[in-house]
Amino acid sequence: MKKLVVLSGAGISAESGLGTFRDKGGLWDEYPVEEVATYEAWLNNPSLVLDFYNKRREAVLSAKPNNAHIALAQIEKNFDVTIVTQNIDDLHERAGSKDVLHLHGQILLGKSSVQEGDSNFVNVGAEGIKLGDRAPDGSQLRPHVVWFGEPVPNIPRAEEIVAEAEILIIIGTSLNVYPAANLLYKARRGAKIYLVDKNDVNAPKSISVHHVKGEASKTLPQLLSEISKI
Ligand code: BV8
Repeated sequence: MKKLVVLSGAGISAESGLGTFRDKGGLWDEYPVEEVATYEAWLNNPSLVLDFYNKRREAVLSAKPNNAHIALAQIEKNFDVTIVTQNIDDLHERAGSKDVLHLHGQILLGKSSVQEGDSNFVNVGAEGIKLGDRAPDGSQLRPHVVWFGEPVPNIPRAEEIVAEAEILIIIGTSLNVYPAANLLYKARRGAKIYLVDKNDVNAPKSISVHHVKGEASKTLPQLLSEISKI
């Protein structure tokens, strides 16, 4: 089966009710990113950061996968699919996608706040994380999320995956965040690249990208059934 790789961002989960980052009224309007999604913010005000992620975790737990997530799971019968996501929700997994790589962490997991790269993750549910909750190494538990200024350890694996793609579908990302945004350039020559976004996007001129404009839950199922016929 042909290798189909997806790079998804907050836009694919927008119709499940989860806020995006840079749309108007997005999360970063409410919380300036430097106050909640950096290691410095964690050191300065850990309870504000924990509140921010506890609120988002509750939203993730009450959200449901939408038709875009579901269509990607269903297309696994026609293609060898890998999802590379910038999202920290579990909607791809809950829709049934089997091979999902999270670049920026997973909000339903907690980890050590002192051992970088410690993969002794703890499941975190609706109870959230409070000051005083401990990771297995005894340090304060923190969300398993990559903050700005922190390294993105899954990038090398993501680059290998994108380089294998015969079809690359980029869904619901403003391509503003690096190094994730550079993955587009790792696609091999001859790969078909689609960019599904409800808004116009500033796709690079150097690469031919087919922009599919519209909301992902409506446009993606249609696109997937079309490429299944090729
Ligand atoms: C690192 C986890 C180095 C947290 C996130 C200047 C230039 C270049 C780079 C930098 C720079 N200054 C700093 C940097 C580096 C920085 C960066 O890229 N900053 C940006 C803002 C300029 N990057 C980092 O810090 C990264 N680390 O570089 O480390 C290093 C190396 C070694 C050692 C030490 C350090 C870490 C970046 C990761 C940050 N964490 N998330 C959390 O989620 O709370 S990023 C955050 O943004 C989310 O993960 C999110 O997914 C991601 C990207 O946003 P999008 O997903 O694209 O969402 P956005 O709202 O932007 O766009 C939504 C899109 O969907 C829109 O296009 C919209 O039109 C569309 N849409 C909306 N609704 C729909 C839709 N489309 C279809 N249907 C719909 N219904």
